[in-house]
Amino acid sequence: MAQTDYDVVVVGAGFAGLYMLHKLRSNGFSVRVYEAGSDIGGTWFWNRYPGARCDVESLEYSYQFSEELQQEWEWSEKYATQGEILTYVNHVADRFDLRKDIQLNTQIKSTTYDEDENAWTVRTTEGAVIRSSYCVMATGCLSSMNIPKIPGLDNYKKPTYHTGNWPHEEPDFTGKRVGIIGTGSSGVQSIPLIAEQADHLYVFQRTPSYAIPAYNGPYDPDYVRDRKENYAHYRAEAKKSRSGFLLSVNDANAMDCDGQEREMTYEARWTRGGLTFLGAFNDLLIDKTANDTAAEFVRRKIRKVVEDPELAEKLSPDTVIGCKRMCVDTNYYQTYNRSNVTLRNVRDTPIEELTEDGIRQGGEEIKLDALVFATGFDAMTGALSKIDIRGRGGRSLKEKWAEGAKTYLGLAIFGFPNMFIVTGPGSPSVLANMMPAIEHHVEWIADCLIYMRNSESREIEAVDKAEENWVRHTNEIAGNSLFPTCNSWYLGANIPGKPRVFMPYLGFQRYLEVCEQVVEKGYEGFSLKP
Ligand code: NA7
Repeated sequence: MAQTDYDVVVVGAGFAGLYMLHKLRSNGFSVRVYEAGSDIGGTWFWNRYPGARCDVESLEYSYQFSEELQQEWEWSEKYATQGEILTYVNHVADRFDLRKDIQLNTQIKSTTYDEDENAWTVRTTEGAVIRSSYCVMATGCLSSMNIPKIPGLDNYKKPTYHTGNWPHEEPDFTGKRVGIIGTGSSGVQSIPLIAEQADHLYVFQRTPSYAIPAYNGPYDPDYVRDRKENYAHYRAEAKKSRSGFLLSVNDANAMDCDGQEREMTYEARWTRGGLTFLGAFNDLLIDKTANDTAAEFVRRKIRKVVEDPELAEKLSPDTVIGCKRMCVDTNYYQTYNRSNVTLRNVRDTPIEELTEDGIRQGGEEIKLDALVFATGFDAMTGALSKIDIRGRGGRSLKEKWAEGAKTYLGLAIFGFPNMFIVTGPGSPSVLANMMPAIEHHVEWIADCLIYMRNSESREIEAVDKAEENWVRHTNEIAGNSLFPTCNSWYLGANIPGKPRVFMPYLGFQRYLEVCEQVVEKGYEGFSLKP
């Protein structure tokens, strides 16, 4: 092999990068992790806005690679706060002695593949140059902030915040007039808490979200005991589902049931709360008529909570439910009954500009002391596009993806040998439970590198045709669902000019099977250079 500093450079020290480090190091590879942030944790390091929590249950949103770890760690609540998850991340890093191989405050500027040497040259923004045989991009799906280019943005003089880069020193909104743009998950979680503090909160909503109550609270000790005693069984069951979550999807179709039965089923899911609402029936994301029944059920719930009927109407989505990620909320709709909260409809009356100390909308200037952007991310490809990644023949990844992201299995890219992505576009990632998705990729990549070592191979690359077929297959599956029918970040539709290509792979279990078959067939769809 070429002279390199490390066998593997890993970019990012979130859940993916940390486990990648642990897994490779335990298998005798030399690894260095580079992290842009001043500490580890990725998503859970940056997104520390008020109310930030995971929308997946804690006992499922956690590592399973270590039985001791999953037995010893105690989650306090059904949906862990950002703070608790970050404490967990730090516990993992200490427990497995990961920090010594992680370099913080280090942004990767470029990575260039050297075809003769079969090695990557990695450069940091500070000018350091590192050589490695492999690169693993563990840069996260939601790590590149989207701040919309609203006219006047540069003139606005009051403090601004983005939920995805929240300051460590908690801003105090007491007595302030606060504006928030965006009503996706981050907005839905933060709005109730900011409203409690602010003198007045103006919510600028473009598209209303469907939010299902969290019914968060402390875990029942008996429930936790059962889970822990039978962790192996529960984790295995979750992997058999289409999303990597435990709660099963009802086998029945909504339209095969009568109205009363449907209502009872929705009610039961609603009472349980959380994202599994969408599992009420098998066909909710396939059949628009079925989807309408679930959407109308949620709209009725909104009307019951929001006292002002006109306001309830404005908060009621008319889109396909589940087409954009649903939100899991605590007191979201109730917040609009407060007298210090005003909903401003940006769809009907777009924001014209930011002034020095406010927002002009419909000819009216709303004066603000602080403005929060809960406007999401350049999802799935944003973080990778920020790095100048150059593969075979000096071709840049940005160029290659100009018409839309293309990968093989969401793990590898034709033209970019010896590089892997964790939860890349083309993998289930954001449509699955991220933790088992991450663990699967990390283990698949580690096994692949062990195979490379054992077979004395020095280069692995996705084959063009295999990549093409995978992209087509991913889109065909999505095309049979309702997912492509709305302007979601799954499609890149939230970023002006981004190509509209459905990025996640639908079907966690099927994906696991395909990845296994690829290995069984000697890394089918990859070319290996001895
Ligand atoms: P999301 O879900 O992408 O939500 C962003 C919100 O910001 C959404 O309501 C957008 O409206 C709104 N937005 C974005 N740009 C604008 C402009 N220019 N004007 C007005 N409103 C705008 O991001 P989150 O951070 O809430 O959640 C991301 C994921 O984190 C979430 O899905 C979970 O997986 C966890 P739009 O819907 O585009 O009309």
